[in-house]
Amino acid sequence: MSDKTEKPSYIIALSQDDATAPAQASRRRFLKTSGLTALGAMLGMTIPFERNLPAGLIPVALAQDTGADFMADKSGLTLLGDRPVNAETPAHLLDDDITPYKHLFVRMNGLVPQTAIDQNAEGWTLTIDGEVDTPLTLTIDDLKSQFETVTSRLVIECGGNGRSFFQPGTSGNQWTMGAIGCPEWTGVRLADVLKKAGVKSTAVYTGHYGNDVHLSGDPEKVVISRGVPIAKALEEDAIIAWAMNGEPLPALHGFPLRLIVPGYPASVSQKYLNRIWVRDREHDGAKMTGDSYRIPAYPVAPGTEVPPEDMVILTEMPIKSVVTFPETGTKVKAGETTQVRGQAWCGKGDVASVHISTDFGETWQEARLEAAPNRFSWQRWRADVTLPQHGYYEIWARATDQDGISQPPLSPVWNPRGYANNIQHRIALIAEA
Ligand SMILES: Nc1nc2c(c(=O)[nH]1)N[C@H]1C(S)=C(S)[C@@H](COP(=O)(O)O)O[C@H]1N2
Ligand SMILES: [Mo]
Repeated sequence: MSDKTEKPSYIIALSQDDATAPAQASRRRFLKTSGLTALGAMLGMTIPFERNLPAGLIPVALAQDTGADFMADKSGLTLLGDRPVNAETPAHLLDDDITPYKHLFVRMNGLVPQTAIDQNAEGWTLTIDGEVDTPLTLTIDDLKSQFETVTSRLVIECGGNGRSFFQPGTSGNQWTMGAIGCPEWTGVRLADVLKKAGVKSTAVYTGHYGNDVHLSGDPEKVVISRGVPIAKALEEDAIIAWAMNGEPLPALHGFPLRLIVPGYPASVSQKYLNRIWVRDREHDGAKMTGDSYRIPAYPVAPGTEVPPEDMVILTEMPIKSVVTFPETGTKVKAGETTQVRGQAWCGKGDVASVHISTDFGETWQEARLEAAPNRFSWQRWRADVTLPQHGYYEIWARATDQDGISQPPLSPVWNPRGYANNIQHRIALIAEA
């Protein structure tokens, strides 16, 4: 290697192409990190004057986490913030049945770990401990060789998706429709791994951990550690994935391992997964307590302050749909047939039906809904519409779940942190004479 390419990883990570090209990154040389402090390990080299570094100050080189670097291959996404990196997908870019990397939203609560940037899974293990008969420490090869490999299309949707539609507004990322996607994941069933460890009768909840770095840079601080009731974890749909769309997990989406627990807010789908702690009580990790991912136990008037003891954990995500084609604002011909289409999904599993309206909800026509390839995939729907005369129209989409519950035309019941907003999606269509 010439002098030029012999650069420490953090400098390379600052250049646009490399930070976003995992394949290249894996070929890249990086320095041995043994014997370094936590910050030094993140930088890939010693910091001779580290003792002078004010506590909590992040070395400027670790500004690798700015959105611009990571977003180069995320074509067309809307960046909501770059520290942490958060970006959502415009509705018309959700038109694929299997969401490609470039169109998958990104939600980081902390910094992307260096192991993920380097695509370095050497020595990676997943520990299963707590209320189990036999605690396990598994390498990725152990997972691949000891359990059945499964591949399925599973929706991940941020609990805060749709937050921007609440009135009054609530704090947090102002997602519109696009903190959602449905890639194809490959891994092993979470249930199989838990069963191998032997779940004790005292098990109540899971607690998930990853190696991403807290925004403060403090290695002691946990970025996020959420969990699910043990019964949910033992359902057969949740998987511990090492691949997305047939490729190793990208840096932004959890390399080298992540959980996908479909149906629940995606915050339970831990990225950079290295430990599942089986708890004898409801998990109390970072972002499990307080008002994080909690909603009032009963409907409240918008703006109400709800006492903490009346807040319950958000579990199943509600029925929802999106219009993915045409793009909002498209011009069509009056009197001619236009196909509109989209996706629909539900935290309970399957969607029962989708209806669309071209007259602001006065009349509805049933869309053709495709069966899901597997439970918790989103489902394609299509409908043919004819707009009678020149003018402005909207397409409204409304999905209904197996219990007959449909999406509301306006925001659903308000909650203090703006979760689970399944308002009907609307696009504009202009009919030309
Ligand atoms: N380790 C780790 N896992 C995480 C998060 C995180 O910040 N760190 N964010 C969670 C949240 S809130 C969401 S919505 C999803 C986003 O997944 P994506 O970025 O792959 O789309 O990951 C979840 N898993
Ligand atoms: Mo999220």
